[in-house]
Amino acid sequence: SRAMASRELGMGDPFALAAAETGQGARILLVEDRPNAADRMATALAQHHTVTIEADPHRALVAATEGGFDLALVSIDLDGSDGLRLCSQLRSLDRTRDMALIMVGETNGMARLTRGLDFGVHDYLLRPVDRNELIARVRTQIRRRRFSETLRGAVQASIELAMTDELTGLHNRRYLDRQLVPLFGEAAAQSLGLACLILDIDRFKSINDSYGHEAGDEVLKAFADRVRQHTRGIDIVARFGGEEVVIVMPGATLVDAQAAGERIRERMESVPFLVQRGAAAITVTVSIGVAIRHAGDTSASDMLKRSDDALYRAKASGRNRVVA
Ligand code: GH3
Ligand code: MG
Ligand code: MG
Ligand code: MG
Repeated sequence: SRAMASRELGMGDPFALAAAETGQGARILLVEDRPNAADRMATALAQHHTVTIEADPHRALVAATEGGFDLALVSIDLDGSDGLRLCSQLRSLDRTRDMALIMVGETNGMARLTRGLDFGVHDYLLRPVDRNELIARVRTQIRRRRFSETLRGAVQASIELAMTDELTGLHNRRYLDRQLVPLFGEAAAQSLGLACLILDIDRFKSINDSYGHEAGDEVLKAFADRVRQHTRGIDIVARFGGEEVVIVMPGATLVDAQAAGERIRERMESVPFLVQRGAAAITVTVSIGVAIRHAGDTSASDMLKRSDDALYRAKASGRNRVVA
């Protein structure tokens, strides 16, 4: 939900969000088998957090993997078992490695506490645990963890933003260029099919001229949605230019790609777009150039060039057609 918050803020300031973070309201797993110590720590932490006490490390591991904890506080001198080993497991398991982790131990167990820090435990507390120190160190780790989550969300959001076309929500050309390099390499190395379609709306300028640029934008969005609906999950659909969309189909033959192009062409021609809140029904037709990877191609741009040539022929020969 924090990642969502920063996503909603888009490029908003993650540092401001992090500074507002109080480090309270966390869910804490306290792994401690000394009832008195467990009681004292839980009471101190319960003022600002929700605390679950678990005396047995195996049950603690199960609870932790079931999720929902922000932080685990682990006694590494548990009676007859190895709390340090539990810490190591918590750090290595996918489902628990993002939890903040604090060890509790004795001064004469310093070597083991240091070992814990070595494999990624974030902090430790010495017995007898001081109440205020406990509260402060827990708060610090909670804030650190939430800060890195916020940053991660903001980085993710800006990557998505940089790879997405704002108007249509399709991928943009930068994304396409990046994806094509490994796709082309893999197809060439394993002699797999790879096809490319360039779609260009016919006489789009006249739609802008007749209905206005805003209606044109609406059509473009609806066009993009429809193209996406008629492609597979593994296909890459990207806005290539103004009213041009590229579809890259991994594994596809020329016949597959032509058939996909024909389905889209037919659908455009036969179902108009309702725009301006239903006030206008606009039919667009689309011309499509199709090409597949050839054995002699040195890069994906050779294939793209052929599909662009085919598109040119589709336009020149009357539009509203698929040409390979
Ligand atoms: P054809 O492709 O059939 O040759 O004709 P066309 O009119 O579609 O081709 P042309 O390339 O001459 O013009 C494309 C038009 O698309 C020009 C431009 O105004 C319009 N266009 C490009 N991007 C956008 C956009 O984001 N929104 C709107 N509303 N129009 C756009
Ligand atoms: Mg054009
Ligand atoms: Mg056009
Ligand atoms: Mg064009």
